Amino acid sequence: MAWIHEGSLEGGGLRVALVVSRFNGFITERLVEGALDCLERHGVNPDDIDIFKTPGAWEIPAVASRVVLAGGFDAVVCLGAVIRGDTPHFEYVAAESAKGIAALAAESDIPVIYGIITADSVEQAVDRAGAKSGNRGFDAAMTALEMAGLYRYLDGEACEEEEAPEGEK
Ligand code: INI
Repeated sequence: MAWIHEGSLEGGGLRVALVVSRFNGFITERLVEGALDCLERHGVNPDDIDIFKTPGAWEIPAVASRVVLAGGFDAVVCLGAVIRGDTPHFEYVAAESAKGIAALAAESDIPVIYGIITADSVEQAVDRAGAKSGNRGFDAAMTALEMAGLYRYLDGEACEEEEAPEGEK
């Protein structure tokens, strides 16, 4: 018999930090709106949400790392938008911010979520920030809720636990 362990999406009592880049702000502001919408609709008290702003996506891992070290949060959600231009700059910023966030997520006691859009064009970025393809900020916040619940469980607190359906045993 298999046991499934998963985090609930209940946000009541959680403290969440958003680390958001100002670069391409017309996109990242939409990501913040999506994230706040998700968190508040799942019971997170707006007073328990803190937003830290960085100049660009490059700076997000360093700031997120300090937010984790500062303590007091149950999850950190990183939001940014890296849009391809005519130079290789995009590649460096996109790769290093992703690598930095992945490394931080692996070593942190709380979930650190990657909510950075990497897009070939402004149109593609707009699509992922609340237009045609959903809102990546909303999705990242949802991931943060689930992961915070799962970490709480793994750290010994209550979490949803259910038996696998017949066919999956
Ligand atoms: N920062 C972004 O967040 N998105 C981008 O698309 C971007 N591009 O393409 O240049 C960008 N660059 C700035 C970078 O994040 C740093 O802030 C800057 O290099 C100073 O360290």
